[in-house]
Parts: sequence; structure tokens; C-alpha cells
Amino acid sequence: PEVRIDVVTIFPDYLAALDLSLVGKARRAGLLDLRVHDLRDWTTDRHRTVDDTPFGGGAGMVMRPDVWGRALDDLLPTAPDPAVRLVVPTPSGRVFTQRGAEELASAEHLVVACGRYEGIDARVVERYRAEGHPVDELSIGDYVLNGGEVAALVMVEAVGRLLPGVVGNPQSLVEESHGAAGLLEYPVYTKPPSWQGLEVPDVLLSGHHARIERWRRDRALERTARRRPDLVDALDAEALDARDREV
Ligand code: 6GU
Repeated sequence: PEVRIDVVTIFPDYLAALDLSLVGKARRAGLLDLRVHDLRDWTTDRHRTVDDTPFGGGAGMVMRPDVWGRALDDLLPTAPDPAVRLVVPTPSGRVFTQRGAEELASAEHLVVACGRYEGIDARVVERYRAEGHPVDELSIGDYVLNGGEVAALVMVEAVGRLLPGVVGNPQSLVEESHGAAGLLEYPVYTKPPSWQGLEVPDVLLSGHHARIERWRRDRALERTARRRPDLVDALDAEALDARDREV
């Protein structure tokens, strides 16, 4: 079941990176139908205008609802479909998380509307929501970017790697950071065992599977408690065993 993602932007070249790596591979494998569109294709004036000054005054420019309306009317189904979601990257959105990526990966079709300037006229989201289309206004974190393009790259990569058949080893999906355990990843090492006087922890060379698992769990807990106490607070009561509580 191929997933379709349409990205609409005034900077289509920004999305060129999606030809590369894992997402590019998913596209070539026919698992992901990714199409990048230039918003200016839906303008009607000679200057291909997409923005105008904000009502009420203030700095910057706002993207026009009429141009976005024509674009989204072309890309979204006429009748709302719960499997087709409008995604609007914005620093004013809910924070995009691994759970959010999983949610988007379960859709059949995403239309990602990248705003620039001070944002898109608020009536655009209002209208598609009122019509019953699922709309997600999502931020990738608490900092400000110039537009939604980099956030769209982040979202497409986070979603793309979850599509069935994209990651070679399914274990690598369940074991990683922000996976089922809700913890950060433990530190990893490879050859050589000694490098510039720094040694790989002995336990990892021991071949003792149970001890290795316990060591990794302890390091993941320790790291999460130090770096992301908010993640420890959010763990389910059953997520920690008696041995975990000693760390
Ligand atoms: Cl989704 N857009 C912009 N412009 N800035 C952001 C963001 C999105 N997420 C964090 N900062």
C-alpha cells in the first residue's frame, strides 16, 4: 500500500534532498509517491504573487488564502477522508513527536502546506477544518525557522522511514530512541576496542547477553534522567522494573 505525500512550497528546490538516502530509496521502491509542487503554479497574476501585507498592520507578509485555496482544492479530495491529512508546519503548532510520525505514517495521503513569511492566512486552516478534513498544525521544536520547508523535510523523513518495507531490519525501528521504551538510546561502540587510550566497556566484549542488555538499559536510563528528565516523568508506572529504580 503506497503512501502519497504532496508538498506545496514556494521553494521546491529545498525538498531536493528527498531524492536521496532512505526516502529516495522508498520512492524508487514504489513505497512512497512523493510529489513536490510550486505554490506559484496556482497564482493567476503576472507577478505570481503569493503574499500580501497583514490586516491590522505589523511586520512581514502573509500568504494569501486564495492561492492556497486553489492549490489545496486541487490536491485534497472534495469529500473529506480520514486517511487524507492536511499537514501545516508552523512554529505555532503542536510539537511533532515520534507518536505524531507514527500517526502520519498510518495515513494514505498527506498534503503538506509549507508557509513562508509570517504564515498563511488563518482562514485556510479554518476552512479545511470546517469542511471536515483532518488538519495537523505541527512544529518541529521551540525555535523559529524561516519557513515550513525544513520542517517538512523532517516530517517526510520521520514518516518515510516508518513505512512498511523501508527499513531493512525491523528491530532497528523498535529498539531506537523514543521507541516503545520511551528512553534515549544507550551509547554504542565498534572496532577498534581500544582507540586513543579509550576502551570499549568490557561488558560489551564479554558475550554475556543478559549482562549486556542490563548494561544498556542502565546507560539508557542514566542518560535519559540526566538529559531528558521530562521523558522519565512521562514513563508509565510499569515501564520501570525494580532494577531500573536503583539507577
Ligand atoms: Cl514547522 N515552521 C517554522 N517556520 N519554524 C519552526 C517550525 C515550523 N517548527 C519549529 N520552528
